[in-house]
Amino acid sequence: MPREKRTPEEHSTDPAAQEMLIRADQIGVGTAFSRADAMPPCNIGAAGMCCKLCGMGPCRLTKDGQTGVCGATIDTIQARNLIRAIAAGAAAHSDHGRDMAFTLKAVANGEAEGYAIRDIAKLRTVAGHYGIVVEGRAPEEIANDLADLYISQFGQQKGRIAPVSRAPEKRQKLWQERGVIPRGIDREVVEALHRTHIGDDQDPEHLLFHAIRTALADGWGGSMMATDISDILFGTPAPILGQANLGVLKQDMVNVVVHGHEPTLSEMIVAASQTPEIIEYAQAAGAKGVNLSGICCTANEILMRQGIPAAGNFLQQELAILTGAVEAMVVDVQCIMQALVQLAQNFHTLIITTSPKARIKGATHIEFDEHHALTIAKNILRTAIDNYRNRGAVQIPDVREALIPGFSHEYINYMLGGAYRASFRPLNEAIMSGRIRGVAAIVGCNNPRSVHDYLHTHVTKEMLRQDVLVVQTGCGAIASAKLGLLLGEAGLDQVGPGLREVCEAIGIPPVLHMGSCVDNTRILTVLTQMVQDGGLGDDIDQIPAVGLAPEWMSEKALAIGAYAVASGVYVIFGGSSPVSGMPDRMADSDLVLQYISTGWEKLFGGKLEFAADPDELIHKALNHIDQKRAALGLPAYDPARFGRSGDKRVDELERLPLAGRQAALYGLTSPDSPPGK
Ligand code: SF4
Ligand code: MSK
Repeated sequence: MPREKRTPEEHSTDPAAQEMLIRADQIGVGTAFSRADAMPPCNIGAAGMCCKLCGMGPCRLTKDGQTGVCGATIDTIQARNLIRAIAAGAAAHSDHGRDMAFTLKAVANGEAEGYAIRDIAKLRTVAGHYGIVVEGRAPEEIANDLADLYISQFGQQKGRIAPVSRAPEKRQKLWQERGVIPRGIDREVVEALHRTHIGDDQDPEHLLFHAIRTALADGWGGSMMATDISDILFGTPAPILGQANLGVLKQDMVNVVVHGHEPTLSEMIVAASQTPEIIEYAQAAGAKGVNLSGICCTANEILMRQGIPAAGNFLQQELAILTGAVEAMVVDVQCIMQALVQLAQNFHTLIITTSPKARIKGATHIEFDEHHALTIAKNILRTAIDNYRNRGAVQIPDVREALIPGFSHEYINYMLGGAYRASFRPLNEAIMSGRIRGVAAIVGCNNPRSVHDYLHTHVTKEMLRQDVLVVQTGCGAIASAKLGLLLGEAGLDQVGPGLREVCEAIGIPPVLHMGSCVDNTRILTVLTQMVQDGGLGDDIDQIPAVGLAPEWMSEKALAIGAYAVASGVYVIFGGSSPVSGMPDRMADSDLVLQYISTGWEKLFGGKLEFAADPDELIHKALNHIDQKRAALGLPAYDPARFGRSGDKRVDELERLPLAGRQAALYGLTSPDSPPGK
């Protein structure tokens, strides 16, 4: 039976999204929000209890002791479903990394029109990790060697993939002992599919071991390589002013929205949009120019490097079209809803697919090729400009928020210690003293099964209030940006006293935007350096840190969660668990659920859990952080100890009469005397 239709306020906490959902109703078109209302999830599939791996099924296991036609148990079926999802996520991220490596190769050989090596320092650093000679060599020569090395990681059959050497030593040893170091990226993904074919690996724990190896091939493989190469080609992000939400669309300009994940084309569209010929072409069409914006992680890529605004996160892709102001939505790969094409037929918007791997029936296809990128980008922009004259009624929500993205690992390192003493030690010390209780990476998607942006922002605000420093990527980062939490001091009134002190002293927002979903590897690098800089143990699993994905929906999120667990992180997903089983009806359906939690924790120090209730998620996260603090022998978190220095202290002093101010400053009275006394 279809569920009751929710109101716009029940669908999203974002006023811009609410306005567009009302417009969708007025026009009479559906969105992911209304389709989610009309399509309740299948409770058997959602709990991971359905198998359709062969033609004897699909088999649905709902009773104690029941098996599939082949005899597969509920545990085997759940483990197979989970590892398949992780393999798909790892494949998506890693194939993105492969394309980046081929682009780097083309740039190194002068075969990629419009691209250059923008960050030579990063190229030299990354090459140095692998013993590639950098001294006395041209950047192109180094880049060629690095591209060859990275391309070879995909088809490698034996040994260990190269980026694993960048993990803490103790972690590498643990992986070696457990036998989970990926041999080659493609090999692990293929083996996951092989093992889950009917009649292969039917031991759930053995399957989930390989799930870890497959996920590591993503996090310490394909994804890490994608981030490295994006930085080398387009520049390592540093703080830059940007804007987020649908209000970044412009009434009097040609609006082109780029959506998906790969920066190769979107960076070229940015460059092309600034050429005189394109600006003149747009003006000749009666527009003031071309206004670029992004959705999802393509948005994050160009936001953190170029300051190009983000029109929104995953659940706003249809809402951007509903404004009637988008001439073209240019998509590459991943997280692109097929519904865009049908929805766009109600407006003038062109959906332009560009990847040879991702077409949608009914869309305009202009295929991207890195060898002729600038020419193709200009062609796409001219197509969008030609469509400007077809625009009908427009309604752009007047809602946008400023933000400062671009906190790469390199920038945080520099920011904490300066050019000559770059180090994470000040961050470690803030954690050791208790000013910062711990660190939470709050990442991942939106999901229309929950209230758009609510879980992200609720969890983020609570973590900040509890003095937990937050780093974000993906659609979660855009959710916080829209709420103003990524804007320097603007968000500080919602932050606990110790964290506030640190943010004020360093001059950072309380939430650090670290990039796209592929860039979760930046967080692995940060955690590794925190270990190396001392004071927080000698491996990642000892750091008081958690990984949270409150509104997850994609298979990539599961791959990220699994590689974070393998790296030693406690990961909690919000929403539903794909391996929940039905404990009320099947007493024996929780082996997988237990194994990925306590089982993985025994093996790797990290664990994966699911918490539908956000307050339970917050409670578990804070508990874990406090336990890790205690295990390190750090003082217990005490919010009353801090918050009386920095700007807050100056504010208090300014509110004192002169005599009282002098007394407080020179210690004549207790500094704890309330202000004004
Ligand atoms: Fe059913 Fe086994 Fe086939 Fe799965 S593999 S569909 S459990 S018979
Ligand atoms: S885009 S994978 S919805 S974060 Fe990276 Fe957002 Fe999740 Fe896609």
